[in-house]
This record gives sequence, structure tokens and C-alpha cells, in this order.
Amino acid sequence: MFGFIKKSLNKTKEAIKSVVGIEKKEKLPKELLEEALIEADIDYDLVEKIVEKLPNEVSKEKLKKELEKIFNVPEAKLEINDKPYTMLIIGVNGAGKTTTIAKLAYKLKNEGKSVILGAADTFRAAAIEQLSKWAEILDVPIVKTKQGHDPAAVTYDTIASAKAKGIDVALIDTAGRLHNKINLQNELKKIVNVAKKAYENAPHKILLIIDGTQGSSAINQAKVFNEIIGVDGIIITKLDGTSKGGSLFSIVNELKLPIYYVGVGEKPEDLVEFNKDEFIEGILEGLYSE
Ligand SMILES: Nc1nc2c(ncn2[C@@H]2O[C@H](COP(=O)(O)OP(=O)(O)OP(=O)(O)O)[C@@H](O)[C@H]2O)c(=O)[nH]1
Ligand SMILES: [Mg+2]
Repeated sequence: MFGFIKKSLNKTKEAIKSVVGIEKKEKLPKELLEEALIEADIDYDLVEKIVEKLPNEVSKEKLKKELEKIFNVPEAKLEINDKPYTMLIIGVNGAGKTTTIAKLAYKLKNEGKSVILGAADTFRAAAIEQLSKWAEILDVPIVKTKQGHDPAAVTYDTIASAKAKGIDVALIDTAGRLHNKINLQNELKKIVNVAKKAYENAPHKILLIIDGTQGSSAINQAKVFNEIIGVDGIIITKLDGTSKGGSLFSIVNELKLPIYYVGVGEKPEDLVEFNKDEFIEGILEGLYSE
């Protein structure tokens, strides 16, 4: 899958090149570099931190070392080492939760794992329908209920069903409304507690979906989710459609959480394992046109 991350950075690279130009360079003046990093949506404070110790003319190698320091976070490792392995997918409205669940189900199925979906976003009828459609397309079972019913009960039933049927992985969709933090917190906490009642090791992973087109402005909501429920890792969606790819540096720097995958399109196969080296190389290519 090498190359997909770089390709998804095309718009970000364009933004960078609009500042630094398209010709090949050995070194970049520090001020121009700062401007380009901000254009790629790395937040100002972090840009200052990156360039702090760099000389006035910055080589690719020196910058690379600084950028690599930011990704010094726990490794993103998805090892399906328990059964049923339960993943809770959380994030704000429209971030791409349901689509990412379809992508994860597709990927896991291709790896020979059996998968069940839990439609614990009971807030909207359309959300249940959307996940049901994916279940049909991907030919995986789904546990669902009527709109307005208890999402924790759906979570319980999904895990119980996975146990009963010997299914490898349960993927739980959740509602993302954030207008009332207390409500969201109560709902997510209840889902987690009830998941543990269905199986003590569940949920094995709580993954936060972040809309990549929101760039650095998504950081605050991500912090809220991390505070109220505790997040194991991040999936960034819509990286294909954004010039704000640099925000991944800010997100990782603020949250100190690993990025597991990035979404690079709307189809089930458009999920790519995040590779920090490829990501950094893509940004550097934009800057130095090599
Ligand atoms: N281009 C692109 N579009 C994406 C990606 N991931 C999701 N989308 C689109 O983003 C929109 C919202 O995705 P959903 O999966 O419905 O988001 P959600 O978080 O489940 O939304 P709610 O259920 O309303 O909270 C859909 O139109 C998806 O097709 C991605 O990686 N790339
Ligand atoms: Mg959804």
C-alpha cells in the first residue's frame, strides 16, 4: 500500500508549494519554511517549536529530524489477540465513523476474520439504515434496534452475539453529537460499562475518528473525547480531500496518541495504514520539490 499516503497529501503539497515554489531546493530560508508549514495547517505554536533550533537556512535532513520527533508516540498496533475483539468507534457528527467501520470490516474480512457490526448510533434512523446497507454490501451480520433505543443495549447484544456465534471482531458505531458534553459522556461511559458486562475485556480499542478536512480545528473536540472516555488511537478521514494534511502533526503533538489509519476516499478499500515515514517524506517532497 506504499504510496497512498503520499498521494493523499497532493492538496497539502500544493498548498506548501504555493508558498515555497516548485523548483528543487537544497535549503529553505527559515521564514519561508515557517510560512509553508502554517499553510499546511500545522498550528503556529508547533511551527515555532519545530523551527526553534534550526539554522536560518534549513536542509531537508535537519527538518526531517525535527518532524520525526513529533511522532514519538506509542506505536499504532492492531493485533486481534482476543475473541471477540471489540472496537468502539467514536467521533463527532459526520467525521466518517460509519464509513470507517465499513472500511475496517472490509479489511478484516479480507484478512480472514469474521466481523459483526453493532448499530449503537440509535440517535438517527438514517444512521442505522446507513450501517445496515454496509452490512448488506459487505455481507457481514449486524445487530440493530429502533431509533431512540438504548445504544448500550445494542452494544451488549452485539458483543453477546459475537460470543455466541464465535465471531472474531465486533465493530460498534456510535452517535457523535457533541452539543451536550454531559449527555455524550454519560452515553459513552454507559456503552463502555455495558460492553464490559457482555465481555470483561471489551472494548479492546476505542478509536477516535477525526475529519481531516477540519485540520487543526478538530483538536479541541478530540481532546474532549479523550477526556471523557479515554482514546487508544486515531483514524483520520478524508485526507484525500484536504490541503490541511500538516494538521496531523498538531493532532499527534497535542493528543500524544498514535494514528492507526487514514481514510483516503469513500469506498471500503480506501483505508490505509498510517505510515509516519511516508507521511513526513510527503511533506518534505512538497517543501523541497524532490
Ligand atoms: N473523501 C472522503 N470522504 C469520506 C471519507 N470518510 C468518510 N467520508 C464521507 O464523509 C461523509 C460522512 O461520513 P459518515 O461515515 O456518515 O460519518 P459519521 O461520523 O458516521 O456521521 P454521523 O453518523 O452523522 O455522526 C460521507 O459522505 C462519507 O462518504 C474519506 O476518507 N474520504
Ligand atoms: Mg454515522
